[in-house]
Order: sequence, then C-alpha cells, then structure tokens
Amino acid sequence: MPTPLRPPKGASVHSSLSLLGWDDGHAQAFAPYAETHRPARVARVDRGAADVLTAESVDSAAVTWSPERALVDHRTAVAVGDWVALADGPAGLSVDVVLGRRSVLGRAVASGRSEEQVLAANLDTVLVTVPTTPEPKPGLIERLVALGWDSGAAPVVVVTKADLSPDPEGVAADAAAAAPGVEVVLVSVVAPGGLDPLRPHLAPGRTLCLVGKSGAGKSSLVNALLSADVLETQETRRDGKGRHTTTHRQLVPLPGGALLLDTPGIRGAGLAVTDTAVDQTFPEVEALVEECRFSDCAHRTEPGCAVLAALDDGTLSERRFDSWQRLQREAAWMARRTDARLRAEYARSIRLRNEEMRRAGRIRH
Ligand SMILES: Nc1nc2c(ncn2[C@@H]2O[C@H](COP(=O)(O)OP(=O)(O)O)[C@@H](O)[C@H]2O)c(=O)[nH]1
Ligand SMILES: [Mg+2]
Ligand SMILES: [Zn+2]
Repeated sequence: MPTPLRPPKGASVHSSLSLLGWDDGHAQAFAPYAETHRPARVARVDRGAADVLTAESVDSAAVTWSPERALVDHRTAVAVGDWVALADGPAGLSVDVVLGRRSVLGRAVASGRSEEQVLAANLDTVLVTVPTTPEPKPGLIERLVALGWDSGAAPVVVVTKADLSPDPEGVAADAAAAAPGVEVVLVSVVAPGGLDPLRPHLAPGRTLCLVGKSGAGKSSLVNALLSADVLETQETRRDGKGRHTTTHRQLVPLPGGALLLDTPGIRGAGLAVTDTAVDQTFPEVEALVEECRFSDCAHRTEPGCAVLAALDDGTLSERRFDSWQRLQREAAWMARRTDARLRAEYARSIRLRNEEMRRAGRIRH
C-alpha cells in the first residue's frame, strides 16, 4: 500500500535516499557495490523476502512511496532498518549484502536460539512508549530505556494518552524520575496539537522505533502522524487491557520525512542489556559508585560506601537501587552466557561476508 510522502521539489536520487537516512558514511560503505548494485533500506522482513525502499520507489509526481519486493537468501540475516545492496538478477531483485549496522535494537537473545534476535537496525531514536493510564511501572520504563541505550540510539520517553489522565504532568514527572537524563514528551492523539512535543524528533531522514507494551498507543501514534489509518489499532476493551494487533515490524515513511518503526508489544523482558546500557540508565547510581571508598565495593556493609549513604539520607530511592541491581545482575549473566556464542557468531559473520565479497566480485566481472 503506497504511503504518502512528500519529497522535496525536484528531488534527486540522492535527496530521495537522504529522506531514508542515507549519508556519506552509508555511501562509503556502499562504494564497493555501487557499480553492480542499488542501495535500499529494508522496511519489512518476511520469510524469504523483504520490502525495500529505494530512491526509485519515490514517485514525486504522485507523492507516494511504494516499496519494492526483494528476495532474501536464508543465510542473509536482514533486519528492518538495514541498508542493503540490491542485485537485479534473472529471478528479480535480491538482497545481496547487508551494510554495517550503526545501531542494533535487541542484540541479545531471549531463548536458547543461537541466532541473533535483531529487532531493528540503524535507529537514531528509540521511543519508549508508555500510557498515562494505566500508570506505567518505573521498572518497565527503566528496562526499555536501557534497551534503547543498548541499541546505540538515543532513548526518548513518550507518555501517551495525555487526555485520559487527570494529572498527565504528574505521570510524566514520575516517568522522568525513572529516566534521568532522558527527554520525556507528553502526547495525545486526540487533543488538538497533542503530537507537537514529538515533532522536533521527526526531522527528515531520522529513523525512530516505538517500543512499549501492547496497548501503549504506538500504532495510534503512527496513524495520527500519517493522518491515515495505515496501521490497524485495537479497539479499547472494557477492561482496558491490551491485545496487540501489530504483528509486523514495519518502517513507515512519515509525510515530514522521518521514518517510524512500529513494533508489536515489546516489554524488554528476555532482551538483555549490557553493563554500559545499565550505567547510562542509572547515571546517578553510577556517580555514587564512583565515590565509594573501595573500587570493588558491593554496597552492602562496606565502610565509605556512597551508595549506602545515599540510601540512608534518601537521595537514592530503594526502588532505583533494587532496579539497578537487578539489571546489573542480568547484564552480567547475559555477558557470561553470550560470550562463547558471540565469538562463534562473529567468526561465522566474517566467513559470510567473505563469501559475499567473492560473489560481488564475480558479478562485477
Ligand atoms: N484517549 C486516547 N486513547 C488513545 C490514545 N492513543 C491511543 N489510544 C487508544 O489506546 C488503545 C491502544 O492503542 P494502540 O495504538 O493500538 O496501541 P499499541 O498496542 O501500542 O499499538 C486504542 O484503543 C487507542 O484508541 C490517545 O492519545 N488518547
Ligand atoms: Mg500496535
Ligand atoms: Zn558502595
């Protein structure tokens, strides 16, 4: 289904691509394939095939954007948001090479599967989406913010359904307390101008991904920004509980030029985060840890423990401390568990890349 998109007047191939987030860095990564391939951005992945957005899929006259369909070999791990090199062969378009990823959402593995579970690639912003009503648990916000930091993109907390709460500002303030250093925006799809706080994040060429529980209002946000019901939203059930209808991750070009990725309900459970992401999520705790007298302080009974002192005088809440400890333990556990697997996967990805290089070389001749 064509998605409305307004490319600038007289848009060249390059500026069409820059609406998709293409820049000099991508051009450099693509250079070895430039003679034989076309660059494309993956908008949606299905088994064996992908919807891709290319410079050619913009029809500036009709102001529509129609993705092309490309085959994906089972050995090529493609994620939504990937930049790829497209080959045009006898069997049609195919995704030949996945260019290096700048950010990866959902690096870690939930189950025992040995495959990397990449939810999305090359994001600029992860929109941690929570409703005013029912009030979100701070632990959920922390987990999703950590997931955002972990991706390499910047998290922003979006508090939705401002119109439904008697005290939306209060809910936003609580959310901000669970996300120090992270911008919090309060939105509503029904209030006039209710999406304005989000607009500064939707500059042309930016890629944003909505994460959050089912029912948080993610698909409604996309629809409101498109001003068209491109994505199905769920009916409100009488019990107010969510039932998710978004079954596909799909990159949607917005009329203003940003790309928005809607995801089925992501709670963050099973998606482990790294140490670094935990540090970024709990900057005030990390600052305290720096002040502990002993560098290996366990913050239990040690003398000169700045964390215990802050807990005592109330500057650090027990809840934040517990949450920090829990995510730290998970990060440590996941690091141990994935270490051997990551080494094996890295070796495999190098082998695949070498094969791809050889293939690309053959095509060039
Ligand atoms: N009143 C109000 N309802 C909203 C708003 N945003 C979403 N909803 C409702 O919340 C429910 C869940 O929205 P949906 O977008 O499907 O959530 P998703 O599962 O995160 O994609 C739907 O019934 C929406 O109509 C809003 O800003 N205000
Ligand atoms: Mg949805
Ligand atoms: Zn300490």
